[in-house]
Amino acid sequence: MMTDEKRKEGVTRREFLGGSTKLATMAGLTGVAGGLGAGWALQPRTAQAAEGSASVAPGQLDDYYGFYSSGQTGEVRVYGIPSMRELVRIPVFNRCSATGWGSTNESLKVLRDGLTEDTKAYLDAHGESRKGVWLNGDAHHPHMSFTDGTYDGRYVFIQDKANRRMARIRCDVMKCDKITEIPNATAMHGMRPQKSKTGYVFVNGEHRIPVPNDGRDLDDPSKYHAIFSAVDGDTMEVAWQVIVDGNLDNNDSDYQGKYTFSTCYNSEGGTTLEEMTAQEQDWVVVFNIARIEEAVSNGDAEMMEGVPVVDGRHGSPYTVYIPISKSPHGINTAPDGKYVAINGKLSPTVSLMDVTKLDAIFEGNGEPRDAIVAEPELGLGPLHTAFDGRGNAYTTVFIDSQIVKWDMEKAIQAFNGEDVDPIAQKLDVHYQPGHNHTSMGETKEADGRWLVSLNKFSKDRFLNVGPLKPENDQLIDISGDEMKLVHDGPTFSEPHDIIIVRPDIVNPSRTWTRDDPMFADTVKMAEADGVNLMGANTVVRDGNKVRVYMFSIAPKFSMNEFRVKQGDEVTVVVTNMDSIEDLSHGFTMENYGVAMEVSPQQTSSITFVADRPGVYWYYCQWFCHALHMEMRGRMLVEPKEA
Ligand code: K7E
Ligand code: CUA
Repeated sequence: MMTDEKRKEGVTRREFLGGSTKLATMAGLTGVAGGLGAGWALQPRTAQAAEGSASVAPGQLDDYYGFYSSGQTGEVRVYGIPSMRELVRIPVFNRCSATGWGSTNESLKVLRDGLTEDTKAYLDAHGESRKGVWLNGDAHHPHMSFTDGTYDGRYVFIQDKANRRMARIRCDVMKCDKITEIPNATAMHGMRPQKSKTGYVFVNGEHRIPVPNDGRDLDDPSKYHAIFSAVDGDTMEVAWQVIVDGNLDNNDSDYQGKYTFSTCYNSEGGTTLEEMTAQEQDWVVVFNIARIEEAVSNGDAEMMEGVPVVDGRHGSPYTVYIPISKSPHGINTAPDGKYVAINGKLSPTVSLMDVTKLDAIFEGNGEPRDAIVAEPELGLGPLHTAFDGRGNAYTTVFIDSQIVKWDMEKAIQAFNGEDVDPIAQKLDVHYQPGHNHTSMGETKEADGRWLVSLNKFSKDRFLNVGPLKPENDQLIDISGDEMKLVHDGPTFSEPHDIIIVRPDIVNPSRTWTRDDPMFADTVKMAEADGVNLMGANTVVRDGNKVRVYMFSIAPKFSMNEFRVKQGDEVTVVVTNMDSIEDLSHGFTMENYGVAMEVSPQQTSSITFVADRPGVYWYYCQWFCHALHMEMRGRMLVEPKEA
């Protein structure tokens, strides 16, 4: 039933949306930007209304943001939970045709600035078509910055396993603003921010390589290393690194700011599958943050590629190695701030670590295994564990295709010899789950309402789309005693992980602001040319470099045509002077591979060489107005004199 309030909100929004076209038309005809900046006021459903129901009616907003990774697609996706509706995609390590990520000058700066000199030189020599940047990535683990044990809505971080990078997304505009290549290490895999305060973002270099990797020791894997990195979340610079034994897989941190920990497989140091899985035991390596910081500030670290590196292999004061049965994978800190679940993968067990026992172990009182306080057997292939804040853990078991709900206190009692069964329920999922995640589940504000299981295979669950099938992300209601499967959600390759965040924490901007750092360089370039971007309609020639400054107000570009000479290097700068929410424009130059997004109050720029003579239409590719098709102009390229 619709309440009066809801009805009023609906009408307000409808009028608002209808009005935007009218206003925009007027603005376009008179040259005055529309001044409506205020948003509509639809509210998320109340917790009460949502209890046990995944249905979000048309016009209703979701209760949570879901930030999904996308694996080898290289982007981050934002979903509404519980509707599982995809809301937006944030290109990061990929190229995006819609927004121009990977083509615009603003995005190329983000993609290039944080690369090592070595990689830049390689890309410049061999990556012409890529404009000196990588255009693929493998993004597994999206995690938000924390303050005091919960999300703070500033940033989402994401790693790239393919080209050893870390990226940061600004949550106010939902765009990537920094990418850093991690030197010395390779294959950035497990990644999580510090929970007490981010702070550091810790990232695991999974594969072992010679350091430096310059052609030495090719045939001597005993000299290869895996390296753990602490990246400063504010500067996105690598603060320090630690050399470890084994292959670093996943990681997580405590709530106290003292320790961070990574699962390791391949304690054997092998290079083939058989060698890597020979032994029964691998380990979790625990890093003592204060001791490492002290070593770095005392100058006890070796500088490698400009980064202080300490040796944290067996026997070092910086690390403790806790033996865990073979090839542990996911590691997840519970919202209670005390327990950490270490998922067995090739062992059917999850080992529960008590972080309060770590101080004594580092001081030499007791054995590393003393930190393990429970080890329930859950099923075949435990990969990742999530929490509801009520003492229950939810573990994905890959081979059994199930989520296992278990009680942590009961698991401890059973470990101590009591006759209790910690397993509360096993729920079939479809099929082969990797990560799962609960609403606010990796924070101290875990609220135990929803669980999303990211299943690697969908098999028969959807219409057949050929050999490459979607994955299946299933929504599970965990608010009651029993888990209930309520929704199947197909996704394209390959979300590994997700975080589920309350919307009051995220609260993004509705339009850009003119002083945004994302296009500050472009504003500076315009200033140097004596151009005010708001109202720009100017072509500046500087030798064979031509800078074209225009603005857009629906349904027009300020410039109907511009003229260049064949071979000119052309930079087009478009400023969207519309300030009405949702009134994005685009700029596409046909037959030049040029396209970019220009959202309200944004400036975007793109550079290309106009080496094909003739008439080339540029047009707005974002449907913005009834006269959208007419929103275009001509680039006239004069042929070179013979
Ligand atoms: Cu299990 Cu890369 Cu997080 Cu995938 S990792 S599932
Ligand atoms: Cu502007 Cu379409």
